[in-house]
Amino acid sequence: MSKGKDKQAKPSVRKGNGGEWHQEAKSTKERMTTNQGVVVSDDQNSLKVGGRGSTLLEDFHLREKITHFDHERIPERVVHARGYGAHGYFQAYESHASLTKAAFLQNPSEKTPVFVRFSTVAGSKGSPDTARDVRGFAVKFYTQEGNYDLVGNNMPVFFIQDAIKFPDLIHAVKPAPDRDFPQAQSAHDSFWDFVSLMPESMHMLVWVMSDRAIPRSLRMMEGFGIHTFRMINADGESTLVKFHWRPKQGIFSLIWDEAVVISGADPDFHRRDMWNSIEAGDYPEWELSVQVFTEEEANKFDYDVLDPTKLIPEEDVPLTPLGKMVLDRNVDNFFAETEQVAFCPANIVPGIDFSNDPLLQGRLFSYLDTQLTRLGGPNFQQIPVNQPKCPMQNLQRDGHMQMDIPKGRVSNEPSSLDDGLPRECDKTGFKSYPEKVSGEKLRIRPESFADHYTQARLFYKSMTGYEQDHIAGGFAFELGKCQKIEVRERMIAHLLNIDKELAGKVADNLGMNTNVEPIKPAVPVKDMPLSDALSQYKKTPDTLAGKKVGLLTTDGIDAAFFMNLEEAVMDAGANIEVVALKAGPMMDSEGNEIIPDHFLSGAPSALFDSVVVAPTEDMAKKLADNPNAVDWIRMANAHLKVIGYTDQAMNLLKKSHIKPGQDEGIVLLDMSKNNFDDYLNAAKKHRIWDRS
Ligand code: HDE
Repeated sequence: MSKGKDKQAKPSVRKGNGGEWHQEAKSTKERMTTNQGVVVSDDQNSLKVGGRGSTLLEDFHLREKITHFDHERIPERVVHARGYGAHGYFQAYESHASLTKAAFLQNPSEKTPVFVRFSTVAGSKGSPDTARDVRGFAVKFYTQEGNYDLVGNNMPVFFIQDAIKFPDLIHAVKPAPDRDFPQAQSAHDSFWDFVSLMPESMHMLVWVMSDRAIPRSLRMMEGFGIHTFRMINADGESTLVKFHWRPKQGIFSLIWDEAVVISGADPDFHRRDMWNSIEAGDYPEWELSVQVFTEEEANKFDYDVLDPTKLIPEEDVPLTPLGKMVLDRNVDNFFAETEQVAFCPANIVPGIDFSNDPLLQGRLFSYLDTQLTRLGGPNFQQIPVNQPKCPMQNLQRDGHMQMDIPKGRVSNEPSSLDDGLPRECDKTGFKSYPEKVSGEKLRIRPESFADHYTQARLFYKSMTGYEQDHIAGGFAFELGKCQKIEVRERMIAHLLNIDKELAGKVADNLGMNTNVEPIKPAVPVKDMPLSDALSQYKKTPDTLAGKKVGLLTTDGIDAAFFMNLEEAVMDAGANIEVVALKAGPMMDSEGNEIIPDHFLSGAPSALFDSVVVAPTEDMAKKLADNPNAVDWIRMANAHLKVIGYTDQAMNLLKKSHIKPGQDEGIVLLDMSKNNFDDYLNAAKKHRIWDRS
């Protein structure tokens, strides 16, 4: 008898190789079933003829499991594919009845549930979190009057003025259709060629080249509704508004080189940070405000409030705070919630209305349309994350994946056949603001949209010197990746209209000069009064709250020092993470076990806001001889971080060309004294800008 036949003769070997891990269900609750509810007896082996024969088509469990798996992906979003969501609530500070009748803005004791999804725009679903990009900031308010979606970004302006150019913009920034690269980057010819042919994108480009495009954390960025909207009160009076979200955590950004390093070391940097902070009970919070202005005031501005490439300086129209949003619950299931959530700027409630911003008008069509494909049909609002939390009924029926069982024979209105039909309600129903409009049907861009440089200049000039340098660096990096010299030249010709010094810095970095003919602006470029509110560094608080300190240390670290430092950092609202030479457990001087959060070669210092190096006496030399350790601390210095060090780290510092006392950010920690104030006060400054 052959060996094979021998095996066939023993069909009693039933289970897989799980060994002791195989456990039978002990109660009805624990039993695995098929989708039809039939209890599964064996989830390890498919049904075969004999032990080694062919697999049988009748194996309904195998077929069901594989079929489901085969269909587990849905199309990713055509833009904003990479996103991260969380639940929370919104609470108004007081009644805003004079401004709007929207119910969720009336009662300070009411918490309106929200779901928020942050995203990058250009990259696909698996792209790194820290790509240079605009961030989506989409909020769904589940109000008692229906779902209200405020679908914004982390920058207050946009690239284009008219929705008809959106497919072109996105095609230009996405990977080239022939070669399918570059991924999650605007640093390529087709993007810069397109925008350099679209002067209206200049203002947004300065924002995208700024630090705003590389946020330190999703918790540390602002959000904007961008378009002008309307608010309407119970008397039918309307005012115009622009929405702003301001983070309680402060506004912080990465340095470009850090963002690049983090993309490799932790492509999930932003989502991990959001998940961990919510799990730790450190709930991210934002204040929602509006800039309120009348049509008469709007008519006096030098720019058009319907033009989404323009902002209104806060110095001209200050923010009116409406309430706060707190994110306090992570999702239970990423796919079911974050992936299937469907935002739409057309989801609006009584008391809020649209404006004629042509970009907004196009968006009002696009979102539902794209969701029909992405979510497979017209019933996606029945998915739990999309359902309103207030009563909802109408006469829409049937369609792909209908989950409800609507009752009755009538699905038309008017009808005299059934009682209980849902009926319209003139008193509480949504009514569009009766704005007077008249005019000829034309395909034109209004004259009032023609100034493309004044606000780009306003933004650039309002920055601190460091922020301006970063903008110049951003342009130089991106244009340096363009192979077509004409594209670089065309961009320099635009930059000359924004600021000559900016154009000069960029040209210099590219090995070019500014002897190019500036693009002729359609209208003369003006100098607006500068706006401090546009600079994130001018309004950044000194704080360590919500941040991360990386402690590079070795086996045998002084127990008291470690405990006290950890306590001091946590008292400042931050977290400390231990980076060790090896991943396994280590001991402190008292023999207590410390499980390091990271091992050195897997955790570059770019992952932390500030670092401390504290090797033991006998490991100091080994650490100083370790090229990874030298790199770790050298990069922390280059990224302008505050570095705390103990005496034992002196050699490592020297090897990394860091001079103790070189600036206020290199701080000696005295092991014997339990006082970390100097270090913490320096670390609260976030970075030592002068070091650059
Ligand atoms: Fe979007 N945008 N967009 N957009 N957008 C989408 O809708 C679109 C624009 C924004 O986390 C899509 O469901 C057009 C401005 C966010 O799920 C799509 C135009 C702003 C998100 C779409 C714009 C945004 C989207 C892709 C120009 C800031 C992610 C998937 C007329 C105010 C929402 C989807 C989420 C998503 C269209 C411009 C914000 C294709 C046509 C301006 C935050 O419908």
